[in-house]
Amino acid sequence: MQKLWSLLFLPVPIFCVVLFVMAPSYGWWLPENASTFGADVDHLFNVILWIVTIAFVITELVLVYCLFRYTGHGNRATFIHTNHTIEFWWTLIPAGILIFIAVYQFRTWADIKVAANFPNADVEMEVLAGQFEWRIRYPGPDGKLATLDDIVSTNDMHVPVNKNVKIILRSRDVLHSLFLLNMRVKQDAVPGMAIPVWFNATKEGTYDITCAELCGWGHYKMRGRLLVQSQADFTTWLAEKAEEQEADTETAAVVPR
Ligand SMILES: [Cu+2]
Repeated sequence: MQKLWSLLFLPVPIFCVVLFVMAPSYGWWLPENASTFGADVDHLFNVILWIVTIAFVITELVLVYCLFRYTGHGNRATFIHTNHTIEFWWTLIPAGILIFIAVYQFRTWADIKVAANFPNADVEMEVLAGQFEWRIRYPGPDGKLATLDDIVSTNDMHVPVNKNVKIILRSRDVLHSLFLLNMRVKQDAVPGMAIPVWFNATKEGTYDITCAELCGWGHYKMRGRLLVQSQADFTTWLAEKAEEQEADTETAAVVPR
Protein backbone atom coordinates (compact mmCIF):
# COMPACT_ATOMS: atom_id res chain seq x y z
CA MET A 1 0.00 0.00 0.00
CA GLN A 2 2.82 2.36 0.90
CA LYS A 3 4.38 1.66 -2.48
CA LEU A 4 1.16 2.73 -4.18
CA TRP A 5 1.24 6.03 -2.31
CA SER A 6 4.73 6.69 -3.61
CA LEU A 7 3.40 6.40 -7.18
CA LEU A 8 1.19 9.42 -6.49
CA PHE A 9 4.26 11.53 -7.28
CA LEU A 10 4.32 10.21 -10.82
CA PRO A 11 1.29 12.07 -12.27
CA VAL A 12 2.94 15.46 -11.60
CA PRO A 13 5.92 15.01 -13.94
CA ILE A 14 3.75 13.22 -16.51
CA PHE A 15 1.23 16.08 -16.48
CA CYS A 16 4.01 18.68 -16.76
CA VAL A 17 5.68 16.93 -19.68
CA VAL A 18 2.37 16.51 -21.56
CA LEU A 19 1.70 20.22 -20.99
CA PHE A 20 5.20 21.07 -22.23
CA VAL A 21 4.72 19.07 -25.42
CA MET A 22 1.21 20.41 -26.11
CA ALA A 23 1.80 24.07 -25.26
CA PRO A 24 3.46 25.31 -28.47
CA SER A 25 0.70 24.01 -30.76
CA TYR A 26 -1.98 25.70 -28.63
CA GLY A 27 -0.13 29.02 -28.49
CA TRP A 28 0.23 28.84 -24.70
CA TRP A 29 3.83 29.98 -24.78
CA LEU A 30 4.96 33.41 -25.86
CA PRO A 31 2.55 35.51 -27.89
CA GLU A 32 3.15 36.08 -31.60
CA ASN A 33 6.62 37.18 -32.58
CA ALA A 34 6.60 40.32 -34.72
CA SER A 35 10.24 41.40 -34.85
CA THR A 36 13.26 40.49 -36.95
CA PHE A 37 15.31 39.09 -34.07
CA GLY A 38 12.33 37.50 -32.28
CA ALA A 39 13.01 34.06 -33.77
CA ASP A 40 16.55 34.07 -32.29
CA VAL A 41 15.20 34.98 -28.85
CA ASP A 42 12.55 32.26 -29.07
CA HIS A 43 15.18 29.76 -30.15
CA LEU A 44 17.26 30.52 -27.04
CA PHE A 45 14.12 30.29 -24.91
CA ASN A 46 13.37 26.85 -26.36
CA VAL A 47 16.94 25.58 -25.93
CA ILE A 48 16.88 26.54 -22.24
CA LEU A 49 13.39 25.09 -21.88
CA TRP A 50 14.63 21.74 -23.26
CA ILE A 51 17.58 21.71 -20.85
CA VAL A 52 15.29 22.44 -17.92
CA THR A 53 12.77 19.83 -19.06
CA ILE A 54 15.37 17.09 -19.39
CA ALA A 55 16.75 17.91 -15.91
CA PHE A 56 13.19 17.93 -14.55
CA VAL A 57 12.31 14.53 -16.04
CA ILE A 58 15.52 12.92 -14.78
CA THR A 59 15.17 14.26 -11.21
CA GLU A 60 11.47 13.36 -11.04
CA LEU A 61 12.15 9.82 -12.27
CA VAL A 62 14.94 9.36 -9.70
CA LEU A 63 12.64 10.72 -6.99
CA VAL A 64 9.75 8.42 -7.85
CA TYR A 65 12.09 5.44 -8.27
CA CYS A 66 13.62 6.00 -4.83
CA LEU A 67 10.22 6.48 -3.21
CA PHE A 68 8.94 3.28 -4.78
CA ARG A 69 12.04 1.16 -4.30
CA TYR A 70 12.92 2.03 -0.71
CA THR A 71 9.56 2.54 0.92
CA GLY A 72 7.98 0.07 3.31
CA HIS A 73 11.18 -1.73 4.39
CA GLY A 74 11.32 -0.09 7.78
CA ASN A 75 14.90 0.95 7.07
CA ARG A 76 16.17 4.30 8.23
CA ALA A 77 17.97 6.53 5.77
CA THR A 78 21.72 6.72 6.26
CA PHE A 79 23.23 10.13 6.84
CA ILE A 80 26.23 10.68 4.60
CA HIS A 81 28.46 13.55 5.55
CA THR A 82 30.52 14.08 2.43
CA ASN A 83 30.79 12.41 -0.91
CA HIS A 84 33.37 14.09 -3.08
CA THR A 85 32.47 12.20 -6.23
CA ILE A 86 28.81 13.24 -6.11
CA GLU A 87 29.68 16.82 -5.14
CA PHE A 88 32.21 17.03 -7.97
CA TRP A 89 29.65 15.99 -10.58
CA TRP A 90 26.74 18.04 -9.32
CA THR A 91 28.97 21.10 -9.42
CA LEU A 92 30.61 20.32 -12.74
CA ILE A 93 27.45 19.46 -14.72
CA PRO A 94 25.45 22.62 -13.84
CA ALA A 95 28.59 24.76 -14.32
CA GLY A 96 29.12 23.17 -17.75
CA ILE A 97 25.48 23.84 -18.70
CA LEU A 98 25.74 27.48 -17.59
CA ILE A 99 28.95 28.00 -19.56
CA PHE A 100 27.32 26.43 -22.61
CA ILE A 101 24.31 28.80 -22.34
CA ALA A 102 26.61 31.80 -21.83
CA VAL A 103 28.59 31.00 -24.99
CA TYR A 104 25.59 29.85 -27.05
CA GLN A 105 23.58 33.05 -26.50
CA PHE A 106 26.49 35.38 -27.12
CA ARG A 107 25.79 36.18 -30.80
CA THR A 108 22.10 36.95 -30.18
CA TRP A 109 22.88 39.12 -27.18
CA ALA A 110 25.51 41.05 -29.13
CA ASP A 111 23.07 41.67 -32.02
CA ILE A 112 20.24 42.88 -29.81
CA LYS A 113 21.91 44.62 -26.90
CA VAL A 114 25.31 45.93 -27.94
CA ALA A 115 24.88 49.48 -29.29
CA ALA A 116 27.92 49.22 -31.58
CA ASN A 117 26.12 46.47 -33.57
CA PHE A 118 22.82 48.34 -34.01
CA PRO A 119 21.72 48.85 -37.61
CA ASN A 120 21.25 52.42 -38.83
CA ALA A 121 18.06 53.83 -37.36
CA ASP A 122 15.19 54.80 -39.69
CA VAL A 123 13.19 56.19 -36.80
CA GLU A 124 14.54 57.44 -33.52
CA MET A 125 12.61 58.29 -30.39
CA GLU A 126 13.05 58.80 -26.71
CA VAL A 127 11.02 56.91 -24.15
CA LEU A 128 10.88 58.39 -20.68
CA ALA A 129 9.48 55.99 -18.11
CA GLY A 130 7.94 57.52 -15.02
CA GLN A 131 5.46 56.62 -12.30
CA PHE A 132 3.18 55.61 -13.98
CA GLU A 133 3.32 56.26 -17.70
CA TRP A 134 5.49 56.11 -20.81
CA ARG A 135 6.31 59.46 -22.37
CA ILE A 136 7.34 59.00 -25.94
CA ARG A 137 9.07 61.77 -27.83
CA TYR A 138 9.68 61.93 -31.58
CA PRO A 139 11.87 64.48 -33.30
CA GLY A 140 9.83 67.29 -34.89
CA PRO A 141 10.39 68.83 -38.35
CA ASP A 142 14.00 69.66 -37.48
CA GLY A 143 14.73 65.93 -37.19
CA LYS A 144 16.42 66.36 -33.80
CA LEU A 145 15.40 65.07 -30.42
CA ALA A 146 15.22 67.27 -27.31
CA THR A 147 14.31 70.45 -29.18
CA LEU A 148 11.18 72.62 -28.88
CA ASP A 149 9.35 71.05 -31.83
CA ASP A 150 9.49 67.49 -30.45
CA ILE A 151 6.29 65.50 -30.83
CA VAL A 152 5.14 63.99 -27.56
CA SER A 153 2.82 61.05 -27.05
CA THR A 154 1.82 59.33 -23.82
CA ASN A 155 1.44 55.54 -23.63
CA ASP A 156 0.92 55.44 -27.38
CA MET A 157 3.89 54.40 -29.48
CA HIS A 158 3.68 54.35 -33.25
CA VAL A 159 6.36 52.82 -35.45
CA PRO A 160 6.56 52.07 -39.17
CA VAL A 161 6.67 48.41 -40.22
CA ASN A 162 9.96 46.91 -41.54
CA LYS A 163 12.03 49.86 -40.33
CA ASN A 164 14.81 49.98 -37.77
CA VAL A 165 13.51 51.74 -34.71
CA LYS A 166 15.91 53.11 -32.14
CA ILE A 167 14.77 54.11 -28.70
CA ILE A 168 16.72 56.05 -26.11
CA LEU A 169 15.30 54.78 -22.86
CA ARG A 170 15.36 56.88 -19.70
CA SER A 171 13.64 56.93 -16.34
CA ARG A 172 12.37 59.96 -14.49
CA ASP A 173 12.16 58.38 -11.05
CA VAL A 174 12.66 54.69 -10.22
CA LEU A 175 13.57 51.50 -12.06
CA HIS A 176 11.11 50.52 -14.79
CA SER A 177 11.41 47.99 -17.55
CA LEU A 178 10.21 48.56 -21.10
CA PHE A 179 8.61 45.31 -22.20
CA LEU A 180 7.49 44.98 -25.81
CA LEU A 181 6.63 41.30 -25.69
CA ASN A 182 5.75 40.82 -29.36
CA MET A 183 9.01 42.51 -30.34
CA ARG A 184 10.90 40.30 -27.84
CA VAL A 185 12.30 43.47 -26.29
CA LYS A 186 12.79 43.90 -22.57
CA GLN A 187 15.06 46.58 -21.20
CA ASP A 188 15.38 48.16 -17.77
CA ALA A 189 15.03 51.93 -17.57
CA VAL A 190 17.53 53.16 -15.01
CA PRO A 191 17.42 56.66 -13.51
CA GLY A 192 20.41 58.68 -14.72
CA MET A 193 21.11 56.46 -17.73
CA ALA A 194 20.18 56.78 -21.40
CA ILE A 195 19.99 53.20 -22.67
CA PRO A 196 19.73 52.50 -26.40
CA VAL A 197 17.24 49.86 -27.57
CA TRP A 198 16.39 48.76 -31.09
CA PHE A 199 13.94 46.56 -32.97
CA ASN A 200 12.44 46.12 -36.40
CA ALA A 201 8.75 45.21 -36.46
CA THR A 202 7.77 42.77 -39.19
CA LYS A 203 3.97 42.79 -38.88
CA GLU A 204 1.50 45.63 -38.75
CA GLY A 205 -0.80 45.49 -35.76
CA THR A 206 -1.53 46.63 -32.24
CA TYR A 207 0.63 45.27 -29.46
CA ASP A 208 1.07 45.84 -25.74
CA ILE A 209 3.61 47.96 -23.95
CA THR A 210 4.02 46.89 -20.34
CA CYS A 211 6.36 47.62 -17.46
CA ALA A 212 8.22 44.52 -16.30
CA GLU A 213 9.65 46.01 -13.11
CA LEU A 214 7.50 46.45 -10.02
CA CYS A 215 7.84 50.22 -9.78
CA GLY A 216 5.25 51.31 -7.23
CA TRP A 217 1.55 51.19 -6.43
CA GLY A 218 0.49 52.13 -9.95
CA HIS A 219 2.79 49.64 -11.72
CA TYR A 220 -0.24 47.96 -13.31
CA LYS A 221 -1.21 51.24 -14.96
CA MET A 222 1.92 51.34 -17.10
CA ARG A 223 0.18 49.68 -19.97
CA GLY A 224 0.61 51.33 -23.31
CA ARG A 225 -0.11 50.60 -26.93
CA LEU A 226 2.40 49.88 -29.65
CA LEU A 227 0.96 50.47 -33.10
CA VAL A 228 2.97 49.10 -36.01
CA GLN A 229 1.73 50.75 -39.19
CA SER A 230 2.74 51.46 -42.78
CA GLN A 231 5.29 54.20 -43.36
CA ALA A 232 2.57 56.40 -44.93
CA ASP A 233 0.20 56.02 -41.96
CA PHE A 234 3.05 56.65 -39.56
CA THR A 235 4.06 59.86 -41.33
CA THR A 236 0.41 61.04 -41.37
CA TRP A 237 0.04 60.32 -37.67
CA LEU A 238 3.21 62.23 -36.84
CA ALA A 239 2.05 65.22 -38.91
CA GLU A 240 -1.39 65.21 -37.24
CA LYS A 241 0.22 64.98 -33.82
CA ALA A 242 2.51 67.91 -34.64
CA GLU A 243 -0.47 69.99 -35.83
CA GLU A 244 -2.46 69.17 -32.69
CA GLN A 245 0.45 70.23 -30.53
CA GLU A 246 0.91 73.43 -32.52
CA ALA A 247 -2.79 74.30 -32.06
CA ASP A 248 -2.56 73.59 -28.32
CA THR A 249 0.45 75.87 -27.92
CA GLU A 250 -1.33 78.66 -29.81
CA THR A 251 -4.47 78.33 -27.67
CA ALA A 252 -2.34 78.31 -24.56
CA ALA A 253 -0.63 81.49 -25.72
CA VAL A 254 -3.89 83.49 -26.13
CA VAL A 255 -5.54 82.33 -22.90
CA PRO A 256 -5.11 85.15 -20.39
CA ARG A 257 -3.46 84.12 -17.16
CU1 LIG B 1 7.06 50.97 -14.21
